[in-house]
Amino acid sequence: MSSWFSRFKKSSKRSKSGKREMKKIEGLALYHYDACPFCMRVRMTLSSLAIEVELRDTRDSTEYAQEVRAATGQGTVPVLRIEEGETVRWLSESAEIVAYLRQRFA
Ligand SMILES: N[C@@H](CCC(=O)N[C@@H](CS)C(=O)NCC(=O)O)C(=O)O
Repeated sequence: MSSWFSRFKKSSKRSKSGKREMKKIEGLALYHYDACPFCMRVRMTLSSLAIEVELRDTRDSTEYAQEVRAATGQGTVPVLRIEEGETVRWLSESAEIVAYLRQRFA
């Protein structure tokens, strides 16, 4: 079975300069903060899939923290905001967020 690292290396495209090419995904925003281990797990998943989403730090912004509370009824992160056409949906469990990202982008 291949290791996490070899799968990570295979999954990431590189430019001629050797830099990893990250694809910016519109319509997704991750509410998080740096020191949160559950958030770290989601950010590592983004990195392994070579994608970038808008990051909204709830420790830096009371507005973002309030958006999380209003949307989920609780104050925990990570939370992923997903725009689907006219509608918006929120995922507020790290395991669900990771599963969603893998299913959509792996
Ligand atoms: N079951 C949740 C747990 C999330 C969680 O406990 N997050 C912590 C930070 S790691 C949190 O937001 N705590 C409240 C706070 O820091 O204000 C998940 O896996 O996403």
